[in-house]
Amino acid sequence: MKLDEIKISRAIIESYSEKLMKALDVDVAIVGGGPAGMVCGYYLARAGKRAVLFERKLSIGGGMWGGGIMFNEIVVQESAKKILDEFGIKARQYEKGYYLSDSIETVSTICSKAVKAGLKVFNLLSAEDVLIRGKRVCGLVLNWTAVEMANLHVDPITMRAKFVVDATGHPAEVARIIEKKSGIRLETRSGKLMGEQSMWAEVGEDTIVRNSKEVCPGFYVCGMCANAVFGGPRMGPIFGGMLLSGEKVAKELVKKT
Ligand code: 48F
Repeated sequence: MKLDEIKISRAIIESYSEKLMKALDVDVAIVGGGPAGMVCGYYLARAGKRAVLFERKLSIGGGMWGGGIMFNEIVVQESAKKILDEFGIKARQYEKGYYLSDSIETVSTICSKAVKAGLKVFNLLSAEDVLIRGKRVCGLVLNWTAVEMANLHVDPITMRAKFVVDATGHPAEVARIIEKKSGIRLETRSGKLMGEQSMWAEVGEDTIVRNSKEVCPGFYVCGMCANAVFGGPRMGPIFGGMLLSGEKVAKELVKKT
């Protein structure tokens, strides 16, 4: 059989366009494909929800690939070991309560299982704004990362979601946009974005799960973003809180959608 380059191009364009069209109106839109966003997407998709995830970079995985200082091992505590087990990721006990996993196995397995469960992942797309109607967050404004990087004057596209989840990690990008542009009061002590605190693993891992919740109507935060919004500490290369945080938000949204 002779291979036709035009057929290859047509196949990709048709299939991607169909996938993107379906992503324009969904139950949950997640911004950020780090561990928290991907785990959140997995549990939503597994429950049969229409969930899409937009990731700025070429690869998903966020800050997990590099473990601690590029030593590609991650630590997960006892309370989150069940999530590694759920995904079938190997975990070795280091000391009582401390488990170690290979970060490459962890990222690639979570990604694979999430996509196989039905999560639609769009890499190379950045959320640059939100849609707000009647003081409720109800969608995203998206543009190609390449457009953003080249600083080109190209207008974005929009998509609608019953709920938007900010899983953008330390910068809490979507929450920042909402705070700056909408005037909506966030459900924090100050009503504003509190900013992350210096590293304290024990406290950070605890608060991150409690802080993973709805911040204003239609808008949830999970992962490091949750501590950045509510003023919790960062925690370094321990990832149990990220996994549990994604799971918690997904389970709440399964009930609401
Ligand atoms: O930073 P990231 O891994 O967030 P996370 O899931 O996990 C945090 C840990 O990696 C680590 C830590 C552990 O103790 O603190 O930092 O909370 O992943 C966030 C992803 O969001 C993408 C970004 O490229 C990264 O892959 N992202 C950020 N802003 C946008 C975005 C945006 N505006 N649009 C699309 N993607």
